[in-house]
Amino acid sequence: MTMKLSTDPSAATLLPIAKKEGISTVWDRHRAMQPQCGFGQLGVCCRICWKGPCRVDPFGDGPQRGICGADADTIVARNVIRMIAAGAAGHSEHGRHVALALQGVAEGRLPAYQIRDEAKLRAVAAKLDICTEGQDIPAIAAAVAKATLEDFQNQDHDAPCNWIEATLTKKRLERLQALHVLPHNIDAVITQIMGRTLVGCDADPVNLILGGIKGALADFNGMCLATELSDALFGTPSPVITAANLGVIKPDAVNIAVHGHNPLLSEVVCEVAGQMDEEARKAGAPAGINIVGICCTGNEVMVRHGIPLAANYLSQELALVTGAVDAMVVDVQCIMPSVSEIGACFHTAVITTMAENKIPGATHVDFKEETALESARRIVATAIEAYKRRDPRRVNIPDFKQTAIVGFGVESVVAALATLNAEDPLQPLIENIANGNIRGIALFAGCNSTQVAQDSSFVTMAKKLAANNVLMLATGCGAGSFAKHGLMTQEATLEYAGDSLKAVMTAIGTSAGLNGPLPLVLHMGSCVDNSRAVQVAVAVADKLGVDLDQLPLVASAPEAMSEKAVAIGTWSVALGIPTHLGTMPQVTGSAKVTELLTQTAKDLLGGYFLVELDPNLAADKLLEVIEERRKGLGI
Ligand code: NFS
Ligand code: SF4
Repeated sequence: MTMKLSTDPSAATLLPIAKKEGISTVWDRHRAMQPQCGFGQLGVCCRICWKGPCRVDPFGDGPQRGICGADADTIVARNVIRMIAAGAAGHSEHGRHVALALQGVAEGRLPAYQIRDEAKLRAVAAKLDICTEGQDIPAIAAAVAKATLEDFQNQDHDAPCNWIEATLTKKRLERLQALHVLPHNIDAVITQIMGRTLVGCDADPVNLILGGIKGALADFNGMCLATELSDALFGTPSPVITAANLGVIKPDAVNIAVHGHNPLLSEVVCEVAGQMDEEARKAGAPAGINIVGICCTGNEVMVRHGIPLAANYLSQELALVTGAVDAMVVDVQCIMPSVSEIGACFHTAVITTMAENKIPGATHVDFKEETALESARRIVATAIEAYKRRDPRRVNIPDFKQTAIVGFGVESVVAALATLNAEDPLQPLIENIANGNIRGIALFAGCNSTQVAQDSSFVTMAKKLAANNVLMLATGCGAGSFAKHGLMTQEATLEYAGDSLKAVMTAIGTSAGLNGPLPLVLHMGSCVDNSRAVQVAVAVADKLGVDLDQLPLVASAPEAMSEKAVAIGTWSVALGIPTHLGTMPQVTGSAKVTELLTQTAKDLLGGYFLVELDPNLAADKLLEVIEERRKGLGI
């Protein structure tokens, strides 16, 4: 019997077409890779030096130490914290990029960008304790950029990064400080992980994992600043009705898929596409230009502008198999290198844009903020040219799309609640948690993985938690799953929410002018926007005078795969949140590291990893955790 590859209906339509065309997809390559290496799965394979590779025999018959003498605990701990460092590097590079753009805007060097949300910029300045009195917007932007860039430069080990200090509860900061895991400088912390994991350095698994936790908190810091500064530059999300799944691709338009992560590129492409619509029509596309999103940059433009989402991670190749994507424009992260080859099977221009992220076979259009408009025009013109080569006989757009109400940042959640209680917007939420109408809050985050039938664990868990009156937030490819499967609709709330949750969602949605309930799962944005969920949690904790590890709050990455997800999961644990993983983390070759992350962390931090591959059981376990937390609070 073959395992189901994806529960996305588009996959069922397009996989046979890929097969007929001789195109191999991520699922074909997954099958060809079986059986996967057991040592790697357990995390006990070390390739840190050229005496290796070494692997420790988990069953005890073979070698128990690598050639240098490192045992399984050391090897596993080094491997996993290097993954955290990579994840933190990705998010923080993204954040640095946005911070430098903000600085450029402040100095008037970047004509393609402006501060679209001045109120947000002021709010950020206030949060960072920057005095704005009598200052104009460019001056405030410059000060915010400076304070942010300090988080990449500060050399004083005792002075934590500005953003993390401004973001967490006081109790949490003290707890992290006591463990010496508060980052002082994102770059330094990442470098330190690489340095301490060289051959012949840190061999103590506990010490290594603590270093990894610090790296994960640096990741959190990078995500917070990326989210908030992007809001200042591009606007803070507010609820918008849009659509998701491959049916958002239009047969009679020039379709441009924006794929990757950083809104600095996708925002300008969207803007320029609007200006070049007429050219597309002249080229024979009656519907003009249609931008669709893939992965997290898709989430960014979705929550800010209602741009429809075509695909999450695992179906990025299928977007190309529709034969109707004229250009796929990519920047950084989560872009399968296979896309250039598949694009070449069709007429599709796959366009890379970042000097440090190229793909053989793709067209490269160098994108710099200084000349963003010119580059974006070249990109859109390339898409229009490609459209002229499209073969209509090879177009197969699946007839699947779902409505999605998205765009729930902290501000819009608070605004919706304020329609019930203008003076004290959080009160209605807290009241409903306290009286049990809402049992707890779950944040769904993270990727798709070929280890799980695409989207299935997200959807199964969400339906069960909804029935048990858990309020759900989502980001990243998790949010993509829910949007594609129709769980970001009012109908889903009516169908799946338990009675008390339904009543609360209806009360809030109706008073906020949505003419019905809030959608079942609230889309908060991309992966870096997990920071938004933390902000909501911190506000609730502060109001109750408790810390994050006391709240009936859980996180779940049921289909995690990326090193970024490893970093996010680890900071989630460090913030005190029980964090579910639905794929097997590559650490189980070390009993010590496994125990640290799933048990000892609970005592040290309040949060811990909970690994459960079965989504039904995982939902049950999270419900138990929520009830345990409620008991702790006496509610
Ligand atoms: Ni997050 Fe976004 Fe998706 Fe996973 Fe990749 S796109 S940053 S890493 S796969 S959720
Ligand atoms: Fe082997 Fe040690 Fe080198 Fe790792 S660092 S490859 S365990 S000799």
